[in-house]
Amino acid sequence: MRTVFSEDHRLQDGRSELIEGQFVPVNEMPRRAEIVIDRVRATKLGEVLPARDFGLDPILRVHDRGLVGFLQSAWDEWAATGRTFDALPHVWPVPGLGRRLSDSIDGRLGYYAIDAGTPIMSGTWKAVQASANVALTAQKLVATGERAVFALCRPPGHHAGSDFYGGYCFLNNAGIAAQAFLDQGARRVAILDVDYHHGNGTQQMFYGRSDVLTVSLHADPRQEFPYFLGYADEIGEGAGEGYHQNFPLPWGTDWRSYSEALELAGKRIQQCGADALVISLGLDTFEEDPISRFKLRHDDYFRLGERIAWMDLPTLFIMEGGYAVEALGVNTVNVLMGFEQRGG
Ligand code: SP5
Ligand code: ZN
Repeated sequence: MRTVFSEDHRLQDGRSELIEGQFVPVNEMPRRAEIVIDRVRATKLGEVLPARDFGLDPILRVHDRGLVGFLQSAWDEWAATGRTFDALPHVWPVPGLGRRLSDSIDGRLGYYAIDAGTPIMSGTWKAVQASANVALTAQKLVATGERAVFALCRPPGHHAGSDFYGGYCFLNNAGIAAQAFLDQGARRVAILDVDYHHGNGTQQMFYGRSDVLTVSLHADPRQEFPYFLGYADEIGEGAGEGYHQNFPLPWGTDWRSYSEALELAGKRIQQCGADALVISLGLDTFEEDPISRFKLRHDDYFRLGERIAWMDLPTLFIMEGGYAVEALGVNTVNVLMGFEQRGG
């Protein structure tokens, strides 16, 4: 399997995020992608290709122009006020506060962000655009006949919606790629999100549509980020009714119960008539992940890849989360090798 990768991911290098009342060093760090690309090369998974530039058009097919413009200029606006530390929001437009778009960068950060865990710095936009281009480059290879391609995206994307960012995500790489498949002639695309956290951005983006089936397996939002979305009764609306499915799972979930939900998700995907499959590949379900509480083990990731292969669709893997950094390369490539039936 070929991998698409861009060194520009390194430009997203935040200093801190807010967790449990404290500013702590970021979990979503450049070393994550380095360890994965090192493992891809060491295992000879396949050729590594650079990203091509697709410009803003495919991004604007699913994202609001206001959000994209904000992401492009946010750091400069922040720096113009004399600040040198990462840009983070500290006030949010909850319903009782209204929703005016302020001239102030502090107002605009809160307007577009969902959390205080997603720092913006001078290189953010360039890294974010490179990540989308990685996804689009890989998408094009799948659309033109490759069985499967791995888009080693960083920063990740599945928490970003049409007009908001957060959860370490700025643009929704999986959503951008899914729309690109449709724009190139696919009639329906399925997105399977196996990140530990609910793919709220992906759900929001396609919630009223039947041309993209979105399915997410994740920690129960009653217990975990993003808390406000990801419940089992969210099934899509209007034309999209029946084209979204959530599998919220409790803390402590291991492969035994995870694989039962995966089986149901797989069956739904196989019967939806999709022409392509996008996998939001988060590895934060691993038992040693520092911010998560599932119990998947190294070898379980081979089985995950195998089950995805049985879905028997042209498949685009998009990197999402995973914060047990030293194990991230092994776990990620185990999924891809399981898919290719090279796994243990
Ligand atoms: C792409 C992705 O995986 N984003 C995840 C964003 C999660 N941000 C909130 C983390 C909250 C962690 N709370 C538990 C801390 C355990 N010490
Ligand atoms: Zn995650």
